[in-house]
Amino acid sequence: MNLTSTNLHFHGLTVPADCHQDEVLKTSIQPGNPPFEYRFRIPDNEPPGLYWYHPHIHGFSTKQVLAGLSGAMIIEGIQRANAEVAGLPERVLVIRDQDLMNPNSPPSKSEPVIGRMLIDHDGDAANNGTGFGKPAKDLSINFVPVPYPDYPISQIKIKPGERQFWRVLNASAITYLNLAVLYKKVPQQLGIVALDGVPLNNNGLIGNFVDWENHIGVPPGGRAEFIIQGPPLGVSGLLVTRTVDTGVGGENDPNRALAAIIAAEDAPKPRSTLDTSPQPLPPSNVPWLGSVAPVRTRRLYFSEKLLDPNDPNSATTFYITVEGQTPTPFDPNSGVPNIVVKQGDVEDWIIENRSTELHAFHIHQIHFILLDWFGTPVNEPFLRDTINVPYYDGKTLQYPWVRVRMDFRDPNAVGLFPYHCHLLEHEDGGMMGLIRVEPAEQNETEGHNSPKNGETARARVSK
Ligand SMILES: [Cu+2]
Repeated sequence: MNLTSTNLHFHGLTVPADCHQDEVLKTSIQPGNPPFEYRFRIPDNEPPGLYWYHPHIHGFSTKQVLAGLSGAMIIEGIQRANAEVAGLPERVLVIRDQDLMNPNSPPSKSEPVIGRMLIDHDGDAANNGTGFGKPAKDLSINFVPVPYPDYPISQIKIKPGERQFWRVLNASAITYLNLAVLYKKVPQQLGIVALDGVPLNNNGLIGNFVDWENHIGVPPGGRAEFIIQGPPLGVSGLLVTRTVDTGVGGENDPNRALAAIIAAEDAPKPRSTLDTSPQPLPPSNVPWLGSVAPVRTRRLYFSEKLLDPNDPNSATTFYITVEGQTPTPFDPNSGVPNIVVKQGDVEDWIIENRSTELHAFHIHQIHFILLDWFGTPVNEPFLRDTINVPYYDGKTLQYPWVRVRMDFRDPNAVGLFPYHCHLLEHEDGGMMGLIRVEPAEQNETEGHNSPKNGETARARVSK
């Protein structure tokens, strides 16, 4: 595997982690290789929503994703899960990040005066805590760059007052988004219908539920699908990302505009419109994850180590470690799982952040629910596949943590696959581990790495 090798991960899909399907640990396609075919069946019960694909070559995924190698995928039929979006014109917006086009420019004169620009160990602009200043990366929207420092925006035309369904993918390598829509500088209500490809109303189980919010946080890898209403004629709006506080060790994700929203009677129709009278989807045939008792609880933690502890700009190694095991950066030559579970099991994972920057936990193949956010029970009635774990500020008595309920019930999730931070610089830097989901019928004593009741898998031996 090197910078010119590539492969694909299908983010969010519950398809097997097998070669030619969603395998990223061994699959490595070289320049000049014959065409490599991906062929898989989307399960009938895959929730309708926004998914995506991107390369996943360990050590090189940041560069490839920054270069724009990503795309959106839609499982059709979200109007069958939630009739609130039936008949709405839909618009897909892919937000990517890329290296700064004007890295040496001072911030625009119209920005508040900010302190000295700091550079973090990755060479990105470090979080300065002001919400402004030089971003770590530029953003683009559907491949139209909106570069620092002047953020020249393009226009999205919409009929005055028209309701549309916007499906937004954060395909950034390292940039967190906090989306908002402003009309005359006032944040508008956005009706969230789905996050991470999964309708919030659990396919109709809680009616045509729409969560109205005036901003939506979307970590790298995350998706948000929401209803938006066009501004009245004569009012122009902005799609923006508000600043995200990534912690003192994090990158700078400042406030910036992404696009202008212009009300116009002659606005072209978006390319597709959802069915007006959809047939509701059949109800799920498995119990709601939140009501299933977990068979065990595991603890994992994010941590970082500077090569030279006295030099904050020295190289950093990134870890995600199962409590009790030795922190080791991911070794692509080791196929030994850090965690072994059995298909059919449901587990609770407590994921802690012992570093001073925000991380975004992601696991392949499955979704989970967020139960606790650093001590606050949330019990979200919907699923995610990527979740932020707040940074340690050096003050709280405990490290920040989240508790998630992991769903290993789907037989398609059997196999060996990774979990990692979705800031790809961190993943490439070692913040990744492996899980093996064993078939339900296999005798536990056969697999030499199988955990016995409640034990965690044997720690990998570090080199
Ligand atoms: Cu991270």
